[in-house]
Amino acid sequence: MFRKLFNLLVVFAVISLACFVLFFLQSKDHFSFIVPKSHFVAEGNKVFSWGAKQDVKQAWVRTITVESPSNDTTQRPANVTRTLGPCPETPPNLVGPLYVGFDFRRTLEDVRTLFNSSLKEGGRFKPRDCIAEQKVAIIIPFRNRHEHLKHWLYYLHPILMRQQVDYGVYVINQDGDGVFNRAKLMNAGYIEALKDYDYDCFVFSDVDLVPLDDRNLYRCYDNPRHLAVAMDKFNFRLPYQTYFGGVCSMSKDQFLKINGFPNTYWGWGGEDDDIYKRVILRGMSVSRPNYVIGKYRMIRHERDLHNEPNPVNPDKLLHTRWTLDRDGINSLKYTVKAIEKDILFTFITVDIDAPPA
Ligand code: UD2
Ligand code: MN
Repeated sequence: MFRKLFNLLVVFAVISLACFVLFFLQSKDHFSFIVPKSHFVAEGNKVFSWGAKQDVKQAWVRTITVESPSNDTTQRPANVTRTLGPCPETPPNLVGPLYVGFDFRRTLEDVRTLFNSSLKEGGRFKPRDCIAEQKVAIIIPFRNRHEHLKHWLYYLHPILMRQQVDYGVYVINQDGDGVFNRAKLMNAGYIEALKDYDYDCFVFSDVDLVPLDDRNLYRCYDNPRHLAVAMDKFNFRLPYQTYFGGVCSMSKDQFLKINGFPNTYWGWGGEDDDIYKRVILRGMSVSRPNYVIGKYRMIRHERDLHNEPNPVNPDKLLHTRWTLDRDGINSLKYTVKAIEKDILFTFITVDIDAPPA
């Protein structure tokens, strides 16, 4: 009887010890694999994990600091030489669906503090542990959207780092208050980025679009890629099958094959459809992520001053076949007014000879 009781006590003690050890492991950051990967949500450079419920408000939140890779080789001991291999096809630190919220109290200075040690001046980054296959320039057409830019930087930098991209961020700011021209600014961005580094891939992104899944890779594919396929503003669907707005990527070869983008679409609308037509007319197709991975949030906004819809633009679309060869990167003219290097981005102000509004 006494022996039986003793055995029972021993079993109880072993179980308690096992529970304690398991609890300890769960609470350690580096044992986060215990929570399934598909249940991660990331914000900024932190990753939050929660239970099976995909409800962020009720989330059981635990913070794991993601490695902030630094490319500062000077901090390595001098006698250690490392041969870097190519980065893996699928980046290992992706977390999948992301929580994205646009907190107006966030400041550019906050964002600088977050990424100061991970970036090089001009918004440049290289993975520390491997060699990225592509060198990617991110081009953002811009004027008077600083409020949006800080959110874009806050979310995109950690995503691009997790994606192990060798990248630089170029904000192409239209000088003056003439009529806005998104496509011409993106052309100028292509030329300016190439003066900086030997980029072979270009991602063109609106400043107000943040991806909701980091598996949507900011890189180039066998065909020009449309990345923003499922935006909240379009109920997470394509508004029409040939839609090419928001965010797209093209290799240098693909971009040159279509003679870049049109320079002549002043004001809002049409330029994205012209680009789509160029791609098809040059015998390429459009590659896209699926609707789960291709989700985006757009920061809500009013139409900007001097970017009103231009009634001439829809008609121009009828002539892309003939205008493609003479309106594009081969006919681009602009003047650089200033180049400013922030730690988070390169800000290039260009005069694109805009007609007065
Ligand atoms: C849609 C497309 C966009 C483009 C545009 C038509 C989406 C999410 N995007 O954008 O890709 O095809 O229609 O031209 O559907 N911008 C400034 N300052 C300005 C005006 C524009 O920075 O004063 C830049 C900024 O990067 C902005 C982009 O141009 O995100 C597109 O302009 P928009 O956001 O006003 O137009 P939207 O949302 O209708
Ligand atoms: Mn917009």
